[in-house]
Amino acid sequence: MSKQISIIGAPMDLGQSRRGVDMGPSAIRYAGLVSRLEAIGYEVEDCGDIEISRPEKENHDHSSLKNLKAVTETNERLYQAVAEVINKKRFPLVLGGDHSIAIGTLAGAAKPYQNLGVIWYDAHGDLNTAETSPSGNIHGMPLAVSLGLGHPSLTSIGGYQPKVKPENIVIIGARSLDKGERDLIRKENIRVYTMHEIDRLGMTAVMEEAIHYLKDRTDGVHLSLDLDGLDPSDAPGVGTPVLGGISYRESHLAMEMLSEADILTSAEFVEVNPILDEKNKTAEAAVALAGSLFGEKLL
Ligand code: EXY
Ligand code: MN
Ligand code: MN
Ligand code: MN
Repeated sequence: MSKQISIIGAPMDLGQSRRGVDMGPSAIRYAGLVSRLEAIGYEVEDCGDIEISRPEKENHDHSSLKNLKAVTETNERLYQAVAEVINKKRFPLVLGGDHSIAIGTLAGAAKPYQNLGVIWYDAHGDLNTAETSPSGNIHGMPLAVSLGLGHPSLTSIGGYQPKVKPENIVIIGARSLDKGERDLIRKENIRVYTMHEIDRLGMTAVMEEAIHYLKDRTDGVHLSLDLDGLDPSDAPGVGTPVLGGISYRESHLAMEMLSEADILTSAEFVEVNPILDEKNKTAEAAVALAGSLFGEKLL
């Protein structure tokens, strides 16, 4: 892993409908991300926030792809910013903003690799398309888009597709999957560790399997960490909380094991919504987990 980290803020809230998640990058910065990473010995640059396009005037039909134009334009910019960081041989660390930003992050992160692995740490699969989505919110679609499934303006961001192959994905923490997502997971045989597997196997075994699986078949690995993967009692400040999640301590173990494995080439922390939070608890959890991810030791 590069000892040079470039932080990119993506204050996006157009991929879902609850206000506040656009302040996620500020909340994470306020929780001390830069100093935490510098204390572990990294050289950290904060590239600031990408520009978020303004949504078109409210259209009152039940759009199956809400704010499509603005989400597309914004993710094109994010793709450029991530690609630029990687070209400078630095490690891109993207701060959301809702999970629709993973479309742009993955477009930039996957470009140098033939087989980028993805660890999708999330209560959800984010594998919907306009046809299968129950909400029309694009933050429920980024992993499908990265597989090349969905609206062409989204799947073509970065000028290539797909970004990711189904066999190179590991989903960890799933406990809220729509029918269309379940069908896709079965059809493409995507590796998923739901909360059932995490409870039965334990996080150690899950991470050992996931890391071994990805080491065998990928040439880079992106971590997409949705704070709603954690239990809402540990991360209340998220827009789509789901009870029965991964504990704060299990999440630290997962990050510590990823750090030891040294397989990551990019990462993003998404869905922190300070308006829904208890003080800044969820942003502080994100910063603490980033510390473990980048090698902070307890002893
Ligand atoms: N599966 C539901 C939908 O597609 O609307 C909920 C998605 C929540 C997505 C959050 C970011 O993880
Ligand atoms: Mn998500
Ligand atoms: Mn989620
Ligand atoms: Mn093997």
